[in-house]
Amino acid sequence: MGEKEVPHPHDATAIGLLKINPLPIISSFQSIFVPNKKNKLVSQTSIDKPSSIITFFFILKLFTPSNLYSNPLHPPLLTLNKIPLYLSVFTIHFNCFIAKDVIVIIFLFIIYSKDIKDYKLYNNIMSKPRFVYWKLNARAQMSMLMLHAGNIDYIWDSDSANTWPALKNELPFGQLPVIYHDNLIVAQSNVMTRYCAELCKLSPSDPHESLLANMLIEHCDDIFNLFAKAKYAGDEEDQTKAWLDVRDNKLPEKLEYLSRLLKGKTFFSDNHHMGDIAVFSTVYMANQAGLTDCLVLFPDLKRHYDKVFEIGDIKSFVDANHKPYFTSGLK
Ligand SMILES: N[C@@H](CCC(=O)N[C@@H](CS)C(=O)NCC(=O)O)C(=O)O
Repeated sequence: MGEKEVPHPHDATAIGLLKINPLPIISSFQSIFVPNKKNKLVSQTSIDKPSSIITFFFILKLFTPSNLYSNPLHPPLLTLNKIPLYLSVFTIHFNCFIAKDVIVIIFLFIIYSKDIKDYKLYNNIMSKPRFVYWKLNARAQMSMLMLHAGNIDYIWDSDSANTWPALKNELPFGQLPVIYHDNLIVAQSNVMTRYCAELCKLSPSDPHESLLANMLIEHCDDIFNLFAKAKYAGDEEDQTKAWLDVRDNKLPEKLEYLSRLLKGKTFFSDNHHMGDIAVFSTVYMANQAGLTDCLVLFPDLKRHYDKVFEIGDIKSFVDANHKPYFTSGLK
């Protein structure tokens, strides 16, 4: 995956607006060129101290990198940038106050200190999440696929995992996988999935869609547990028996429920979300385990799989063909 920043399409309008936001300019000029008592715009005879400070902030704003606003987690900046509008109205209204400039300066300080805080946050978010896990398609796969769907770069640090159990004591639950990001350590694979989905805006804000997406993730977890049970079923013969049962009965039963929820649509909701990526991840895992002959029975799920495959950079994960954790050994 490349280093490029790809703003979420939902933010396209916000970003467009923010890159050429004239409001701070207007408000700064209103502070320098103030109406006199006859309501004519006149330049202040000398640039006094408060106005110079305002001008300084205006220039600072002008040179603030526009990519600051392409942070997908911070659309609230749109609201923040409206403050100068309120401020300019306020300034005109209270023009007769001698304290006007002081009020303006206080507001500008508040605005810019928030901007600087957001900038720091932006830099943190743009730092790459680092997965510590063995080089296997297993418990970290779903969260990695979320990031691929959102075109967010990450590091797969298998070297640290390979020192196991050296790390165990520094992990929240003494287990892998974990993600190091933003001075945080995220453990529990399903939480990691949701965290990565948040980073990519794949976590629906609509409560009903969110319920469906979360139910899909949990259903996929049940399928993962079916596979794990078969893998650890006992000796080779027991394992084969268990995998046959998964392939011929248990998996088709789980897929049947997914098919019912999909209702013949392209995605589970109007737009794709983390639930779609979770289902894709599970079908891909079943595929790598040699279990997906049964997809013939579910052409709608096969279509769904092919559609999700096209999202973001999912293809590169599949193309990498990492070693699978589950292999049924069935022909
Ligand atoms: N509930 C955890 C389970 C994690 C888990 O079982 N990790 C295994 C490897 S896949 C592990 O760290 N085993 C080593 C140990 O428990 O000491 C999750 O979903 O992340």
